[in-house]
Amino acid sequence: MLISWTMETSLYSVRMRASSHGRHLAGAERLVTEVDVCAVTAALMQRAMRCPHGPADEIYCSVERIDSQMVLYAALPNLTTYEVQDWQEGRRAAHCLLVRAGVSSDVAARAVSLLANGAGPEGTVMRGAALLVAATGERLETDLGRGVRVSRMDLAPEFRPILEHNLAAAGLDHHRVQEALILAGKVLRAPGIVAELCWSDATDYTTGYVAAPQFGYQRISALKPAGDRRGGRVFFVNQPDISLAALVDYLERQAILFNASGTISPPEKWMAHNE
Ligand code: WAQ
Ligand code: MG
Repeated sequence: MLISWTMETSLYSVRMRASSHGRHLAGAERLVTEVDVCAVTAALMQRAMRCPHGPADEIYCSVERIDSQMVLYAALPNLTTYEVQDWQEGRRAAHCLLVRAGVSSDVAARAVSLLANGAGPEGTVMRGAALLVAATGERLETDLGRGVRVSRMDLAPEFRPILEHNLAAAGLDHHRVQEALILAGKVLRAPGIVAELCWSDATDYTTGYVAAPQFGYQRISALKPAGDRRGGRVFFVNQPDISLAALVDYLERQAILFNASGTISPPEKWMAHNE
């Protein structure tokens, strides 16, 4: 069967989240064509069943059809990598990059501690991202355990092999890099976004990033010590430029497919004099 990709092709949002005793273990979101729905659903279920901190006792996987007329197409942000000596230097670098992006120094410091201590209730890991006003640090998300979950974003099917090739050529062929780059790509196009700060909740993945519309996706080689289960995301917004409802609607519901790369730069040493 020949399947051609046209504007009429249906797209499906496939989302997975897994938890154990109410604690978030893993989540993933894809936006795929009809032919890929079953394979992608199976792959996400497999990921949920093999969670390093599992076993999961609850797994939700949902499939929802999206009107392909409503899909935005965009290019991914530029990618840079800063090598730091240790996670302490990494956190200082993150603070500096956040301030450069327009986050107030106090708020940047507070956001780093928020992720370091667990941004959810009682120091737990949130399922989604915290939303902070860049100038005041006011937290805007209504559910402090869930936060805002970005979804309905992916690579356009014809672009996937190209990006995978480019990332592999740069030594970045880890699924986390690709997924985080796509997520940040969507976040950076949100109305009123100033920056994003992220590091994983996986104990064995210590690289994180600061993303900002004018600087792109800036990886930082270490933002936490190995073995630490805490991690998360903070989205910094300008207020009162934005309507919170419009922002959350864009992040959670607007479908977006990336069909072009930004530049991918070789790693460079973070220079302390940048700080
Ligand atoms: N929307 C909002 N927040 C999310 C989402 C989402 N779709 N998915 C995850 N989060 C939040 C949630 O609090 C997680 O605990 C946290 O982010 C971390 O998620 O270039 O792997 O999937 O080398 O563990 C970044 C660096 C890796 C990649 C990030 O995040 C690179 C990562 P994880
Ligand atoms: Mg994840």
